[in-house]
Amino acid sequence: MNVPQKTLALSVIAAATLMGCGKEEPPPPPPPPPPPPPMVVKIGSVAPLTGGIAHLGKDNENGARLAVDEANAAGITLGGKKVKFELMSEDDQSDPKVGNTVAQKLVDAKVAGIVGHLNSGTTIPASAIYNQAGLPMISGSATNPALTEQGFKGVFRVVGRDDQQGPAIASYLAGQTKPKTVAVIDDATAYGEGLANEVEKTLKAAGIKVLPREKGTDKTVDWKAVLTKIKGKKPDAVFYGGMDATGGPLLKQARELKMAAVFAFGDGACTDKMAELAGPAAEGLLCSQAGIPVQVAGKKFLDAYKAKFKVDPILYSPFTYDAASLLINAMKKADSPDPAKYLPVLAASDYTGASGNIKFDEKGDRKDAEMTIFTLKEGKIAPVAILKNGKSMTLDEYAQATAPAAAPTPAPAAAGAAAPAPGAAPAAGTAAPAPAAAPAPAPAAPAAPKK
Ligand code: ABU
Repeated sequence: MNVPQKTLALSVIAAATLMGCGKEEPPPPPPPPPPPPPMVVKIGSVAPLTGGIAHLGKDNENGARLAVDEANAAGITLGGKKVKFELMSEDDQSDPKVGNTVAQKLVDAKVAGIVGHLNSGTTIPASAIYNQAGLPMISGSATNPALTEQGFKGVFRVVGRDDQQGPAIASYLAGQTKPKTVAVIDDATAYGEGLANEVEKTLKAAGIKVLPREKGTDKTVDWKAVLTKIKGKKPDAVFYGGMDATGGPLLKQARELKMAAVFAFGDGACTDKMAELAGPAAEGLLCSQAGIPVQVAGKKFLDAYKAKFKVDPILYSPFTYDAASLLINAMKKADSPDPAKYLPVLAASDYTGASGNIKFDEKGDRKDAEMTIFTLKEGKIAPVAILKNGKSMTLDEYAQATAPAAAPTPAPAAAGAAAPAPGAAPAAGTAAPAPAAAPAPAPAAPAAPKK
């Protein structure tokens, strides 16, 4: 063995000896502790998910769900804790009794806030339950003025009111079709009856004769007796306060009875579903919505909605998306899901969402809410006038005025083009004068809850 070989051998022996003497490698560091579970913050969503207007309820639920899922994807912390928002969706079946039951269920589940309900008839009584529990609620669709006339600090809506919508559709009907006599029918719900009252008031103020009120219910699909009665009085126009599930059959049966009157509806029956239910009889109907048309909702919302749910929004999902986003945004700003902490922030919101800029007045109503008038053309409702602050705009004018916050989707059906109503030829940008933006004095809250 030469000298280098000897040196190497000695080194190996020395190393082995040292190891054998118990000098060990330091142990690997322990794995980091798992992250604490996220704080779960529940948000309630309530709408009819079964029954004749389940399609509208699902649309409302989808809007809220999209906002919650986007917030979770963004990763939000409140009070230093990572948060997971959970949407607790309940079906109130459009029934005030069921609405109250699910409202209490949401309170008991300790939701932090509520998006809903859809119907005024369920929202108004349920709002008392949320108010008692100190929980903020925002409806994306309930339009009866009584909702925000109760003095409840936590009650908001992101659509307009029927004392704005009623004058808007009645003025348009009067200005465009110049009726001498109008029949008014309602479905005996808080919404349908309340809106019909507002329409009747405006028509009478314009010197138009209004026939004695006819009524159905929110389940009526056979209108032949009512229609036969009013046909004999030869009205030039008929206004119906109710939803599309009952309004579609009403219109279909009217045309089957060879009634030529112009038919006009409020937001609950201002959907493409009218063409599905009434067929060609739906062509030319007039209707209103208590907000911007879906075509000019934010593009980010429209794209995300279509990608997630594989269908287009129907009516008020941009508004329920905004309602859920408003709740989450207020929690973020207050750094807390505690309603007592985030409610004052919510009330002071100045938030631009899918349905435009949202601020609330002292009652919880949306300031400067838009109203949109539509006519139905080739099976689709098409906006003919957007009314805001006493001005009337076409869809294109509105999109330009609000860009980029509410950029229009490409080539919406009949964008900016007016579709004629039977017996009338409303032109784009030539809508009847918009009603005053300020709501008329609100009626007293209904004595007993109506559907
Ligand atoms: N605004 C139309 C449908 C909802 C409601 O009952 O108010």
